[in-house]
Amino acid sequence: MSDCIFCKIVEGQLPCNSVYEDDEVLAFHDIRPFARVHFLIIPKAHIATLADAEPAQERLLGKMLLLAPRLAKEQGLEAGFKTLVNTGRGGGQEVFHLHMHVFGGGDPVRPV
Ligand code: DGP
Repeated sequence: MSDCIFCKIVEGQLPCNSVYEDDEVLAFHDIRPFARVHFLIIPKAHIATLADAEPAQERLLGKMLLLAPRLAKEQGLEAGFKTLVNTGRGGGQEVFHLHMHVFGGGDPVRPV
């Protein structure tokens, strides 16, 4: 989608601090971290919210979920981490391109 920030990041039109990329998924550090380590895992395809995901995307969603512990460990969160998927305006979602927050470690810089 032309006006979607995360699509622009996927397309290389906006920069990001990437931690993982393959043909379906991108992960990059959040610009406003909640914690010492805070990154986002997104599908490259534009899915506006978790509520818009379809059964055909089940494998993709599973892939995102399974990437969380792997990337968290690589980012130094061996002791554990939190995940968060804000969904819709009522769920506090600001960027309408599905993303999973993965964060932890150190002192939170702002409350979750
Ligand atoms: P939310 O939609 O509320 O689940 O959170 C969106 C998150 O996306 C928020 O923590 C800040 C982050 N964010 C917004 N714009 C950018 C950006 O251009 N680059 C990066 N790296 N993160 C962004």
